[in-house]
Amino acid sequence: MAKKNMVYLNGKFVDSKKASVSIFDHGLLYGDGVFEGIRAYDGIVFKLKEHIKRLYESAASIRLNISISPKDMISAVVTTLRKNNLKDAYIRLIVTRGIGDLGLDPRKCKGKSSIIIITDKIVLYPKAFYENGLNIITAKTRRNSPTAIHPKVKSLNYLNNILGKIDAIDAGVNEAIMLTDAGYVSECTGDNIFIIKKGKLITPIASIGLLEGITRDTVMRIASKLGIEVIEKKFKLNEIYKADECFLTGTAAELIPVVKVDKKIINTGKPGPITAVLLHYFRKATVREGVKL
Ligand code: PXG
Repeated sequence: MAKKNMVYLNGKFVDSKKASVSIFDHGLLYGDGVFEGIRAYDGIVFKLKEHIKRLYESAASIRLNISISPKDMISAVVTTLRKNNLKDAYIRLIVTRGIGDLGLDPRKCKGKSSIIIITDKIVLYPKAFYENGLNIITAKTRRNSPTAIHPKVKSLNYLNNILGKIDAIDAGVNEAIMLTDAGYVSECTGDNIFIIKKGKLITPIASIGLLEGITRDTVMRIASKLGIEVIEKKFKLNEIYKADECFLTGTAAELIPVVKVDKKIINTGKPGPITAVLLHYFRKATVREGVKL
């Protein structure tokens, strides 16, 4: 018999096959909620506190009150992993506005958010992605304006990113760069983007509207420690096309080299040396920086 996968659902542990939410949950009706994607490496939940902080900040920006404290949320994540005997895992944390009626009015949910924690084995990206690098394109779909729903909010409403992902799929590639309305590079559909030029690490500045990735932050700290200058600024696609190196960062992807953008080959067309060094130190950080199970 296959082992049951237990999920945390509003304070209880339930078999994932039996766990269900109401059809009146505003997470389902409106994408009204927030989430986090977290990873555990060999019994260490990488940057768990930082992920929980971002979750509560995302919730606060949409005026969603999470009914348990960040401390209890951390314990709930740890307990879910322990129940499932997982040391290396992907963790999906979801908080919705809760059960309301068919109207938009969030007050109908009475402040009772629904909290779900799903843990599972991590699905690793194919090794070839790291060895050969990715081919990506620029999405036709532009990133949400920060004056609408700010991209720094990791909300359950991911349609903007999904449309970008469809652009990538249509082009036969795995990821797509999303530009701001003004045509600046913001990030990819589920990853942040970096370039290296003349030994400097460059990434779009958060104020243009992007998710401030935990991996992005970790990589910038590692680079600074290594004495690599880190520049956050506004830039357009042209800077990517003529970069020395390019890579993406995300919880699932870690650091993935990019070798082709919009059919243009980046530098030699091979993953770059600084990307490799940063990935090396990132992997060292993953088994050090986090909450122990
Ligand atoms: N930008 C966006 C828009 C994201 O969704 C990142 C950057 C990277 O952030 P972290 O904190 O993980 O370094 C993300 C997060 C998927 C998937 O299935 C990816 C994310 C979220 C949900 C699903 O690829 N990436």
